[in-house]
Amino acid sequence: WNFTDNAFWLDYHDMATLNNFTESMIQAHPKLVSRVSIGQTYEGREIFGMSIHGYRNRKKKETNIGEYYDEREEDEKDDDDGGADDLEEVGFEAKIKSWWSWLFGPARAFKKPSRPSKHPKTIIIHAGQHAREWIGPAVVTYIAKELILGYPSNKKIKRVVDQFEFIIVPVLNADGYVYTWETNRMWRKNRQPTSIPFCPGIDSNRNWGYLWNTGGSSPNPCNEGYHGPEAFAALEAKMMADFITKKKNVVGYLDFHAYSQLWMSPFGADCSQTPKDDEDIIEGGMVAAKSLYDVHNKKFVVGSVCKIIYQASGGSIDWTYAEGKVKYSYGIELRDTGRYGFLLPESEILPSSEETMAAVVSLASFIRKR
Ligand code: ING
Ligand code: ZN
Repeated sequence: WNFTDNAFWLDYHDMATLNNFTESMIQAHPKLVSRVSIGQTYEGREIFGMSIHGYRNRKKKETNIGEYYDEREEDEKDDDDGGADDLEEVGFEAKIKSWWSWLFGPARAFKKPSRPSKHPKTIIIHAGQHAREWIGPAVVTYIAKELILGYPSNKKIKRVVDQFEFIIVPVLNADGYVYTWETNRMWRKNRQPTSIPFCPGIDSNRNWGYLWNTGGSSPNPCNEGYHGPEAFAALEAKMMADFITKKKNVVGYLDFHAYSQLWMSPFGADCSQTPKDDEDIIEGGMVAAKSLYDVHNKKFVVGSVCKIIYQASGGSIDWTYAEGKVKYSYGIELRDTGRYGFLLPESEILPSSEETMAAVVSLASFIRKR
């Protein structure tokens, strides 16, 4: 396969091919992309993905006394904040700075770029919590490819990739994904054993630890929406939650599903609970849905999980928002609206990817300007 050619997104791919895609991106772009590991599934597969971040790639050059230049400088000119969040004052320059600015006004020349932050603002993107929702991994690999290949030439992409560390994990539920390729195309859950031997699998998206088992999930291991014996029993939910906790500065979380064309906010567990940041979160969703619409005229409805599809407790975004402190937490239902459902034709992979890419970049720009 040529992983940089759009022809790769004319087919769905099995787990091994998706893993090869990810490995190849990491290998080919060592300065921009690094490998992140989330942990191991029940069947022993490694869940891994890409960290994409331009900041670590910056070149710093001293040009003359007190004046520093770096490759971002050009981009910073039309910044609302003048790049103030990225630049810090240093040493003796600070002393004479006040005199300089008294004479000539505020001087950017006396600031130098700070070192790459240990905890850059991070946006986590993943798909594949649910095995049969194949469009998710296809779309997020495309987003990774576009962020990486677009970085050198596309200003809008460069800006968000410099500002944010993007963590992209194509398939969270790797065991289930393999199972849909090899045994049962319509499998949803993971493959962990349950109390009933002939009914394996926990629905990891009913197993996150905020308001777990409070409605819209099932105690029955044979059910598609089985919420597990206790919160975070599902390895995938537990590992992703731990990853977010360790990561500290996560500002965005996008959990891709299919299907229904919805851009959803918290909460799923309780329709009467509204995030205190609801206005901002909904505005971000509208920005995303608008950009998405502009690409192929597909309408995505924006609103909370509980209000626009159904009550669902133990969902990812309820936890990421309420416990993980990720303000911009969204669950996205990709194409279509039901005609093909999970069996979305391969001809729709590329258009779905293109529109979702536009949505993600616009959302990231929106978050960046907040
Ligand atoms: N939809 C999601 C589900 O788990 C969802 C919707 C997303 C609920 C995020 C809660 C949080 O039911 C599908 N199609 O899986
Ligand atoms: Zn799903």
